[in-house]
Amino acid sequence: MLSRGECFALIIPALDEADSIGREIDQLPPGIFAQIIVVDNGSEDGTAEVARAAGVQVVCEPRRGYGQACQAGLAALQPETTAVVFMDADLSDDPRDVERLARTYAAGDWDLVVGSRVLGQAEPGSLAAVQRFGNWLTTRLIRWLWRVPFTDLGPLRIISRQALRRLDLRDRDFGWNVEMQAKAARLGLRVTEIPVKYHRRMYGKSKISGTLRGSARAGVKILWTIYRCWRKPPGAENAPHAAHH
Ligand SMILES: Nc1nc2c(ncn2[C@@H]2O[C@H](COP(=O)(O)OP(=O)(O)OP(=O)(O)O)[C@@H](O)[C@H]2O)c(=O)[nH]1
Ligand SMILES: [Mg+2]
Repeated sequence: MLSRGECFALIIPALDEADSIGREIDQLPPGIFAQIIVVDNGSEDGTAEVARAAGVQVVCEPRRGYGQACQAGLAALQPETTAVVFMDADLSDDPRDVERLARTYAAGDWDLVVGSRVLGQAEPGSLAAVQRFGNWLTTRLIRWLWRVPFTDLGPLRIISRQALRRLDLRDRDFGWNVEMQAKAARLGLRVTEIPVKYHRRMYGKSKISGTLRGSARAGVKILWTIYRCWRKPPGAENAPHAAHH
């Protein structure tokens, strides 16, 4: 592994990404992950078979939702895992950024490192205008409410397992990323960003930002999630019902 005492896992939530997932797995840097999990969220295009053929572990989660799938991935982690990388399945995140993300995490004393497409390069057409605006607004709100200067809600990120336990993430769909960042900011966890690349979707169908319905639902969900994090009293995460992964 990258550093002594660290054991990294990768979780890729996927819904109908059979044309991307195999290529994505092939492009991952070797020697970083002790466990690679593709969570198949009820795909009908053979995503699970392609991922299995690429040699990674496949977890099937029939209940739909990005957060639901991430949660199913967490439930399948090996006990020795110390940190988890999350990445989209559509080859929009650049597998070549994964190593730098993991190294940044391992070199510092971070709880959460987010890959920022705003600090890095988003290929023309990879981020819709509504998505750019949504990211800008949300990160402004987080900065204003908790004084943490995130620039993006990008899907590529690494978080310590300990932080995941403390955050006790509840969202089961598109609020997953923002809930992670808002709660981390609120709790004063050690967070940073690195610049990453972001590519246009080359294969398969868009489920979120490429459709009006998806964008509207995600936008409302994101703002609602911020509001809930702001309203909830600090320390509520550590209530006895907190889930243990
Ligand atoms: N597990 C799971 N994954 C999902 C779901 N919806 C989307 N995804 C995955 O989440 C990621 C983001 O969805 P996309 O459709 O790429 O959304 P987007 O990046 O806003 O849109 P594009 O610009 O078209 O890529 C992809 O890896 C999808 O496979 C879902 O309901 N469950
Ligand atoms: Mg995408």
